Amino acid sequence: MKEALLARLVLGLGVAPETATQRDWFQATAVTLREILVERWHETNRRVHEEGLKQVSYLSMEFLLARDLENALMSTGLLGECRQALAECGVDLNDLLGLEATPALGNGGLGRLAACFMDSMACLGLPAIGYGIRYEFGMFRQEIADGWQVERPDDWLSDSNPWEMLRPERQYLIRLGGRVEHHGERASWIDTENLFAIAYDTLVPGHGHSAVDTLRLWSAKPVQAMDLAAFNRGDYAQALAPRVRAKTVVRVLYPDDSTLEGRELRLRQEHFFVSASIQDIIRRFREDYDDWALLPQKAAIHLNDTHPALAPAEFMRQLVDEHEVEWNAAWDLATAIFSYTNHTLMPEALEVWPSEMMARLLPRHLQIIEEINQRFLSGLRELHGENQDRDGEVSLITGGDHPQINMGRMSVLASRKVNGVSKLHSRLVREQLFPQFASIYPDRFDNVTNGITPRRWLAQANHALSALIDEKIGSTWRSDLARLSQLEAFSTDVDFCARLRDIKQANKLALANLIHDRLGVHVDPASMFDVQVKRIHEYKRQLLNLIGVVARWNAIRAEPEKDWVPRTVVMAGKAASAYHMAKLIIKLAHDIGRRINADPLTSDRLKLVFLPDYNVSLAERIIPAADLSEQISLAGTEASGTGNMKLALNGAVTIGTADGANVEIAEAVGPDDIFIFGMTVEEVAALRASGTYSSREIYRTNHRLQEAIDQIGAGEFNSDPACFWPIVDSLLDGNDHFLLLADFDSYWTAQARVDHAWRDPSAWSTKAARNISGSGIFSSDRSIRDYVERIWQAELLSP
Ligand code: 26Q
Repeated sequence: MKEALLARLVLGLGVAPETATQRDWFQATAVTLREILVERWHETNRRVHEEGLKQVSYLSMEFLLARDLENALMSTGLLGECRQALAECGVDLNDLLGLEATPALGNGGLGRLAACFMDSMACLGLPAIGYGIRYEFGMFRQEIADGWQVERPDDWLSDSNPWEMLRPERQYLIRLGGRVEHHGERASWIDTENLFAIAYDTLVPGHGHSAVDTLRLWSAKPVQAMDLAAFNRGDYAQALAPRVRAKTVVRVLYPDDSTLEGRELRLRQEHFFVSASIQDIIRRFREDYDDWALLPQKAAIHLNDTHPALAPAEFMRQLVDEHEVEWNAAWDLATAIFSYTNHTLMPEALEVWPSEMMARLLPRHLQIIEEINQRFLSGLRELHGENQDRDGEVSLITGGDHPQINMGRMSVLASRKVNGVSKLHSRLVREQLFPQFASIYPDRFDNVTNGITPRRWLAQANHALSALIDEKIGSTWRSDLARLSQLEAFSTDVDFCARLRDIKQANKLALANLIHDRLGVHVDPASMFDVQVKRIHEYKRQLLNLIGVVARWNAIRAEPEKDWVPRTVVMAGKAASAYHMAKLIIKLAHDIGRRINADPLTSDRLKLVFLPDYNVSLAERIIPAADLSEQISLAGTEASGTGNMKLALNGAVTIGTADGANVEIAEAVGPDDIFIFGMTVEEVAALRASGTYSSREIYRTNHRLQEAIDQIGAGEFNSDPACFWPIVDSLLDGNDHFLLLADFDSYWTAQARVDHAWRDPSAWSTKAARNISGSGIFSSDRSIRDYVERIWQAELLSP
């Protein structure tokens, strides 16, 4: 290992050991590991090819990866050897781990899920490729100025990325715009604007399996490197214009605004990566087979939400127009290979594209979608007769004078299987979002509850807890998380619980130090660490948490001599740049924190800190230190959540609503070891339907709530009283769309139950232990097995 590292450093990077920086050593170590993985990767590809296995293509606009060095070391089993070799060169491996950039090619849950899934696919030996975009700038870095979020570009490629490999032979022509000439069923798409997609591959190693899968991210290249005429005229800026134009499409990840006005660049991005991926999938298939009928045995294509939902139309275009496959045969193939996961029910987040924009950028795709729609609707009429109402509820094209393409319906119609991401959410997908489709195609709808990779979220993020678990039940939980159930037997063991507490304490001390370093705030590691970390969104109700904090502050001040449970409330998360209300919530968190953290009467018992720039690396430090996990979205709004799983797995106890996967966490850990509060989905629906909800009425009658809201509106936390009026307005005059006030009382009493439970440390540790032992089913390995069996019907490579 030492020789390999030195060879990389000296020969590969051209750096002498005496002058090598830490960064050089990081680079040398990473490249050494990549070379080891490359051999396993070739072997995987050879076996897939020789055994003729089905390959799963996972299409996702986002892969929220993370630092990879420790992961690569763990998967190869070379961690110890490498640490030793580096030590002999005078280098501490731990110092190198922190130097790696954190790639943030995703917004949040959906992107991180894709990254966990890639890990699990490799661990199970599933032949798979993840397809996405190699954004030059990922999710923005969040800075805070006077409590306000400020976005800074995430220039993650400024240090070279040792994990990726350019594949010049995987290059495809991408077309946009132009016009269409018809020849019967087929058409030619001409006078287009052209660019190339080029592939960068990143290796995804399995742990406990020799397989190495591929993450293939597309970058862009102009068809012509330069405008030579301009160059010869001496107009160098103009000469480079084609390059700049082509590159624009991969420049930046769109932050999730959850309001989808027509953003043309986003549509260009979606088409760009879909077209390249479908070309690549077809090319791989055609290299081995010439009978199209074999395609469904050899390929499955998965749509991670509707962001890649142009794929079925692009597939039809390539087969019908370019490969001369007859329409019906092509459509039968499409509906045999595509599947679709829905991740949201929020109406404003469901993708639709104006036909007008589609006609301009993708005229042939628009025609194909119209054709698919017509055939579908007329098929329905033949079977069930004319029905305008039904047609309106299933048509791919809606909206009269300003027609729009409904990408969710497109995805359902083109897919063999459609799934939601938790039991509750999948039911709502069937009953609320696509009820007509569910009655036409009842077998198409399924559930696959999300999961998280235990390699990153336990083995890597929480070394001490992992070691304790290894000692009690052995180390195989890393690839068989269900084994954690064996810990249940220790949940009342005095010694085990004491060690669990010590580990949590050490993790909290580390987080307290981080908080002090970054914010200059002292927090008490003995206090309860009460954590809410996730994107800032009204439906997630960070505001409910904040109002709760203000109310607690008031309660302590009213009875300062009472024996209060000390709490440190930790929040983190980014707001979409255009989402003003979310940004205002961040400002409010800061202003409340500043005021109460400085209150000498209460600050030994209540602190509120907001850690800036939440990303995977920060999550790996916060989650192992959490005692209490806040999962308090309005029932029916959070599709699943995955942070809830990460926190439970690390021994935090949940206070949460009956929403998303919280419901399944409650089933897994049992009602005594979770604090469920608030309205159910049915109660929310009934309250809305009754038309009687008045947030003002609740405000008027709940004194605690009234006081807190009044303080926020009256400038208790900000010298400018008007600053937070939009928040107060949305709660009292906007009639509180996410029903915070309706759930407040129940939240408050649940928090009192939490305090009560905390006072008995060994009983609390038992709850923590049962959260760990109950988390086995939330492995993304289990999710992927579900997909393999029920959705993709693929086979695994033997180990
Ligand atoms: C769409 C169009 C234009 C710009 C941005 C977007 C966009 C980007 C990202 C829309 C949505 C997203 C991300 C959604 C997301 O992360 N959803 C979460 O998915 C998780 C994994 O299934 C669930 O656990 C969460 O409940 C769900 O909110």
